Amino acid sequence: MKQWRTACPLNCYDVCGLTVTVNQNKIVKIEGDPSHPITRGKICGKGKLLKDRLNDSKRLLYPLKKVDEKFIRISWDQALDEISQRMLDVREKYGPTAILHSYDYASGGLLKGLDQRFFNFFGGMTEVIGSLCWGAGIQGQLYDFGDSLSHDVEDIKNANVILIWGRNITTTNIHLLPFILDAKKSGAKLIVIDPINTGIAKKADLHIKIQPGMDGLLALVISKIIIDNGWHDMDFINKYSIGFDELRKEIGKLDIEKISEEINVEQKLIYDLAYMYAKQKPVMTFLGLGMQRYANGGNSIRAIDALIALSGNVGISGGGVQYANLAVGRSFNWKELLRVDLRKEYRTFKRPSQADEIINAQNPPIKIVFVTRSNPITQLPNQEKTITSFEKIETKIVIDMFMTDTARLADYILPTTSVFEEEDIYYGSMFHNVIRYGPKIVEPRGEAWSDLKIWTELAERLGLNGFKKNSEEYFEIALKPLDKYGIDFKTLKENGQLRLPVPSIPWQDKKFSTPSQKFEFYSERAKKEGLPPTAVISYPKESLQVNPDLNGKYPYNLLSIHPSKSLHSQHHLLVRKEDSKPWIIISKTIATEHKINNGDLVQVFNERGFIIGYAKVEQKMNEKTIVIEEGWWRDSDASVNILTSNQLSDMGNGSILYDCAVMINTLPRK
Ligand SMILES: Nc1nc2c(c(=O)[nH]1)N[C@H]1C(S)=C(S)[C@@H](COP(=O)(O)OP(=O)(O)OC[C@H]3O[C@@H](n4cnc5c(=O)[nH]c(N)nc54)[C@H](O)[C@@H]3O)O[C@H]1N2
Ligand SMILES: Nc1nc2c(c(=O)[nH]1)N[C@H]1C(S)=C(S)[C@@H](COP(=O)(O)OP(=O)(O)OC[C@H]3O[C@@H](n4cnc5c(=O)[nH]c(N)nc54)[C@H](O)[C@@H]3O)O[C@H]1N2
Ligand code: SF4
Ligand SMILES: [Mo]
Repeated sequence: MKQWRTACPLNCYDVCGLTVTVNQNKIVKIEGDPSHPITRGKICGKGKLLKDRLNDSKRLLYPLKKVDEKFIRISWDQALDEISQRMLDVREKYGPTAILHSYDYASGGLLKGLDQRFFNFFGGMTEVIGSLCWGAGIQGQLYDFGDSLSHDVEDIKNANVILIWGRNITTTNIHLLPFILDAKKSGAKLIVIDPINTGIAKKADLHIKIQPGMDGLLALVISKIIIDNGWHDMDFINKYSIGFDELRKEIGKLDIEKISEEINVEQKLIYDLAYMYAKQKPVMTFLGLGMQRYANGGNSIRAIDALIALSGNVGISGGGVQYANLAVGRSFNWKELLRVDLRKEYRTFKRPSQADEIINAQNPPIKIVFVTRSNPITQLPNQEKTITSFEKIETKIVIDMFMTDTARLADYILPTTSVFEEEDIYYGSMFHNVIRYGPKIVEPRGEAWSDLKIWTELAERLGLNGFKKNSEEYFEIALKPLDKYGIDFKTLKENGQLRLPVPSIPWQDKKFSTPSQKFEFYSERAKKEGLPPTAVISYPKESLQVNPDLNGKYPYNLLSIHPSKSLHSQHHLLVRKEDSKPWIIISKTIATEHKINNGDLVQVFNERGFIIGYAKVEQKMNEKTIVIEEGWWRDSDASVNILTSNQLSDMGNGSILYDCAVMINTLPRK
């Protein structure tokens, strides 16, 4: 028996420290590593299932090629010879941008990002930009602060009030919970703003069941009450911000009574929130990502940032707005790792709307797609369109471990290793600043190769001189900028983990990274990019206010939230029985209106399609909301992205996955 320290690679806030026990080249146990300062020895079921994922009988172990609609096993030589020849032909005839690199961030491993390096050495590609995940909010924070940074988790103990604004902590960010509960025990108040009755809402002193997509309006009306009462922080506003008067003008237009009704928050509660933000400081606000997956999502984040700034909660211990922590990922030397300078031709498609862009692409059309670190058929919005677009591409190459909905469409499937079969450095940019080294612990199963080995072997065949380095060389390059803090690969490997030197209380010196170096209630950059320069009054695209006709037919808002037992689509095969269906959670009002009982088979639909699941009636949630977990594969009849729209959010090329009007009815039981 031997024990190893490593990290969970799943695309999750927490990036837990793991201890892995091995017996005769077989992993027998995965536990939390108590030495991790944030995750402290606890892990979730998804982390424990990494063992089963590695050993699963359905794991892809050999390169596959589709011949006459069937997959046959081929050798790595044949796969790489054929793929590299096809790449050369396409580059010769159409240029490198006829190849689409469609990827996401399924693994927190540093070396996983080198797929981009490969395509840069190749001379370019068409690449997806923007984000299904957090794009609109990131861009909003860039306008306001010039960056997106979070406080050290430990600073939560200095908060007087903790406000969880649309983050499903007990499912998506479980290691934040003990910090919140400790602070609560010491007297901090806990408020949750979320349309649904999440685990953290159940623990809160106050749960506000807001109408989805209306958070920006809530923030603006809270700000109005603060300003009307003269509670705003004039010292911060005068010395460290610009554009307050312009924002105040917009806020002046608000009719509190009307908005209170539209957003489903009583005026008394809006007043209480205003008092709390201004008079019970410091207030520490945690934003989730769900609330910005709307057509007005970036604007919502900007309105919340403005509220936190004008109430004097920015740059103070126990305060701040925690959305992302971009400083973590930026610590590495990506410039030298990726070598963007080598690209000769380059084109971008927006990640959420890539299906439209593939369908419409000319000069050149897309001839080859490489899918890595993602499962776009299941996870991209407007699934039918995604399928149509992929079917149009002559050569589809998917690198994965399982026969996903995307892999099924492929012409070549290249089997990749799982976390414990390769070495890497693991980090995340959503929460804490701890990075971990993960050694290779067991030999890869079958003929699975690490992503890096796949890119390296392909690069050899394509004659991409200079691409090849070994892992250690890459780690050394990556960590070079941290030399001055005494962080290098040797120390990381010896210690197993290190904390990156990122600010523990961002903006404490009130010097912002915006062009004006101030907090920008008014952003000239936003204006130049065709957007309103301040946060404004704005509604979701499929809302009653913007599209009453659509809303008449489809009066409910569908929230396709992240699954509790799976990381998106990744654990589908492991945790869901064949033929099983998800719960579709509906409010009591919807249940009564449509005579739906607990356990009824129901269909949720809109013009894009329908999905099927079992109804679960919930008393304490927003009454016009329906909730389902995303990530179910197509064989379940419940792959929710059949229903979602692939339009873009207001900024940052973000998705509008939750801006989704639907209707529901019951189905006869099979
Ligand atoms: N178990 C598990 N954990 C995960 C993941 C996973 O798939 N499974 N995925 C990881 C990834 S990639 C991400 S991006 C994060 C996401 O982490 P979160 O942001 O916590 O998760 P989401 O499911 O996107 O949505 C969070 C909450 O937003 C609420 N919400 C939706 N719309 C609105 C709104 O308009 N206003 C307000 N106030 N609330 C709203 C939902 O009801 C839900 O409770 O989770 C990470 N962690
Ligand atoms: N309706 C709806 N849709 C959503 C969301 C939502 O809330 N609602 N959330 C969105 C969000 S926040 C995100 S981040 C995206 C996530 O979108 P994806 O990243 O596409 O989702 P995953 O299901 O995690 O799929 C990752 C795939 O990569 C594979 N994989 C894992 N590790 C590796 C590796 O090391 N190398 C390679 N080559 N492959 C690997 C896995 O086996 C899996 O098939 O989904 C988005 N889609
Ligand atoms: S999925 Fe998240 S919480 Fe679970 S073990 Fe991995 S990093 Fe930790
Ligand atoms: Mo995400």
